Amino acid sequence: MFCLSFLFFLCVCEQATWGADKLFGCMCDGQNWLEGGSDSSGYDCASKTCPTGDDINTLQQRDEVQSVFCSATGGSFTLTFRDQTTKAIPWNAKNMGEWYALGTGTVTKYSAVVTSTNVDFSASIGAGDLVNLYSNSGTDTRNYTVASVAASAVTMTEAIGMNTETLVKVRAVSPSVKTALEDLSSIGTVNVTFSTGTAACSSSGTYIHVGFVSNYGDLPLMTATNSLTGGSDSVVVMEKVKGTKENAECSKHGECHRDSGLCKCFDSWRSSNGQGTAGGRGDCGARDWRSSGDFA
Ligand SMILES: [Ca+2]
Repeated sequence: MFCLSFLFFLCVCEQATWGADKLFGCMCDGQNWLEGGSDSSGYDCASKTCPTGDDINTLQQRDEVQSVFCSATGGSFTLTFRDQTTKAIPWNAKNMGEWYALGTGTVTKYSAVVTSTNVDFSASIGAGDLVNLYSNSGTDTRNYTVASVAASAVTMTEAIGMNTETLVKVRAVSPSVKTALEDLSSIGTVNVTFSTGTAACSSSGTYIHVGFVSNYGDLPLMTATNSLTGGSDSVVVMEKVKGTKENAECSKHGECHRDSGLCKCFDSWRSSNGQGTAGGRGDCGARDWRSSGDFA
């Protein structure tokens, strides 16, 4: 009897404190900072968030700039922003993507292979590299990722959707800090400049300035991982300019429709490009002199 009473006592105590460690909530899918997007929110993920943006009525504000100091002469590094990590960025990556001509090849629609009888692709590109195809007719240009390379053929990771054509210009796209960062869905558009030279890293060190032009407010610092060699073998991230623009729902010029995740803009406002003029963000961040309160 004593044992039963004792157990009952324990049970009563646990009931009295039941909620202390047992309150649960939902972790909604996705990321609510996606540019121009919307996502689930609320305690039960039943409502939607709306796009956010800058209120252009408040001036004298700045975009965030973060600087990455990189001292190396080999290897690579990665950058992580809001839990998303870039692919490896070579120490000598450009600031923006540039292409250089490899030659011409033949594309067959829906095949993943580009063939050429006069270009040795294996001499200049490899698996994982980015390739730009530019149609001979000048009407189509697309980028593809290389899956494998042979001397006279390069196979992409996906079928090529361009029309069958000979003499398609085949170009290698240089890896760049800008394209690596903009590949992340947590980042919109960035401007990337180097303090010196054309490589991301150098022996004595280069500052890689990353300006966030469509992620607003004071942003979390990117973090870096280091697989670098040479120089002082270091990569360090610091804040150069603190972002001060609003990151307000519907840019303070619309009402969020929770069922759809769309902003219903107030009269005289419309969806912006993130820089105060008309665009596709769906954020009510641009003036609209024709408007009558339509959905962004
Ligand atoms: Ca503002």
